[in-house]
Amino acid sequence: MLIRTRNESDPLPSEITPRSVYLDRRRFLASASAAGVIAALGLAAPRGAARAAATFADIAPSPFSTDEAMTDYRSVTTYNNFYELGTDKGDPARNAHRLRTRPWAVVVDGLVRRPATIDIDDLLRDYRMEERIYRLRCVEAWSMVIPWVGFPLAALLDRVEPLGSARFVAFETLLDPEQMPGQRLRILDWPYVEGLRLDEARHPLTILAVGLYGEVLPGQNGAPVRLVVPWKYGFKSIKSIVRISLTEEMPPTSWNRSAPQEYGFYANVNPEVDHPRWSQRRERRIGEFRRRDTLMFNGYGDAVASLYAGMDLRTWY
Ligand SMILES: Nc1nc2c(c(=O)[nH]1)N[C@H]1C(S)=C(S)[C@@H](COP(=O)(O)O)O[C@H]1N2
Ligand SMILES: [Mo]
Repeated sequence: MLIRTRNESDPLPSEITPRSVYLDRRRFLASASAAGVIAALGLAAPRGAARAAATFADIAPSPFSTDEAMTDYRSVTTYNNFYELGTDKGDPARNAHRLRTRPWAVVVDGLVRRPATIDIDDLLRDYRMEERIYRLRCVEAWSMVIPWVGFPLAALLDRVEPLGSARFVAFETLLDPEQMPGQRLRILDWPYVEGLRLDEARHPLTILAVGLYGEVLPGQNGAPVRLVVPWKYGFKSIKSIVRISLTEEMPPTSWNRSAPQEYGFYANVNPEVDHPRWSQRRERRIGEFRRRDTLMFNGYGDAVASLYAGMDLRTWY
């Protein structure tokens, strides 16, 4: 969330992967049974890609997807915000090798009938994965279009059976300064925490992502499991989640706690409400030169505006 006047690492438009190229490549990966074939053809550029392709190549695109041009894989995985792995956009990719994503468990507890500790590999086995191509719009006025692999958070919430008293969902990132050197600095109160109202968490657009571009989620993007809420600013999409707790009270969120006048609990993308230090009216899609107008709810208004009926979105920013 640091302010920068210029980003040397901003990718160039020439690096954009046309959607058709990705789809052709994905079709090929789906049909190629031997990982060796993929590697031999040099398609498995990111490490672990061959194994990942075997995991996610056959999933169906979701009807919730946008059909906009996707941001190229390299930008999605080298231009990141993940302060536990460094505050420069390129740091998370450089430091992601420190993150150990196995074994990994997610605790789901709080106001639920059946609290559970779920191993990440059971999570991958037990839920039906879909590809959702979503826009991610960050508060720093840049955006990307990313083909996520994931499943609705609602499916996991159903499994633990929230009690009638549950009104919010609190999320927590791993706390381990050995793996996450940024946690040795007091940039934020660690661990990183986030929250959603229960109806937002149950909305069909809200997913837990475990992959992108048909591959296992890279560490810098929040491996092994992160939240994606496409109508909210990117900082709501908490990475490397270890705990999901149902609560009655509105939970604290990292950015709201550190700068409450700048970052509210809701953080719905809203071109009408400026960040105190800059406008939120326009954004730069990574890979494009000309800025575009930012859309209310990041363009997902038809699906989510009713969640906020009667609320003053200037007060509840
Ligand atoms: N644990 C954790 N989650 C986090 C962050 C972080 O610093 N730590 N940064 C947030 C911010 S500010 C943004 S814009 C998005 C960026 O996601 P991406 O790097 O996959 O594009 O992650 C969000 N999730
Ligand atoms: Mo952000």
